[in-house]
Amino acid sequence: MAEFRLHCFGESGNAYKVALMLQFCGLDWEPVKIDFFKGETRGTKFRQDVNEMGEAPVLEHKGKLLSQSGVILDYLACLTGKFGWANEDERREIYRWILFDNHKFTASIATLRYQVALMKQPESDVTKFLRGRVENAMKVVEAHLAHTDFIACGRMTIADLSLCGYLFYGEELPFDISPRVDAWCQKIRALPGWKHPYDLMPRALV
Ligand SMILES: N[C@@H](CCC(=O)N[C@@H](CS)C(=O)NCC(=O)O)C(=O)O
Repeated sequence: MAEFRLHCFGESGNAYKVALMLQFCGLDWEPVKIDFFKGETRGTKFRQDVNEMGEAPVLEHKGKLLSQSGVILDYLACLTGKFGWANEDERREIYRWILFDNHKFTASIATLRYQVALMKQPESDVTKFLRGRVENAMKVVEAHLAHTDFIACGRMTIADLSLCGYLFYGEELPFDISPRVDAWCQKIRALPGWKHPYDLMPRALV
């Protein structure tokens, strides 16, 4: 058995954030597929045994079960000394962006993609609302990247790993990625060890 086990599924950009961190850090890990589209995360067993919040990803390591991608990224950064902070100001700057990502950026992108690309829902007031949220959050990141190569601390950190989680799904994204955000994604894609989400985690929707 691998040292790290990531409960995940390929379509989950939240899980991809962690998979990519494990991959970039060269850690010994394996994916444990969650049958998300058959309702596994909503079942009693998953909530009792894996994550009471009923969400992917969950990282299993040395008897610990960690959930929330931001917390898992923190755990791995502290454990490996990679993609983390050098001082308290940097730590706060990284968390400022991880919190923004969880609340505004990933939250809107993931929900819109789920509705439109995965569930094939027609456009509605809900998708219109989500499109507005995606657009606004994208503008914030686009403006920020005008004066920095990476999201925080001028180098690749777990803040980048959090924000980029959904941006490599190509045609599944029902919106355009703005130019500087796209250029930043290409920088991440060029890092040694980068892999597409479907090459790191098993798909649940077949
Ligand atoms: N803030 C959480 C979000 C996790 C999340 O929303 N995961 C989705 C899959 S990508 C999920 O499991 N959703 C289950 C549900 O909403 O029922 C994180 O960063 O880990």
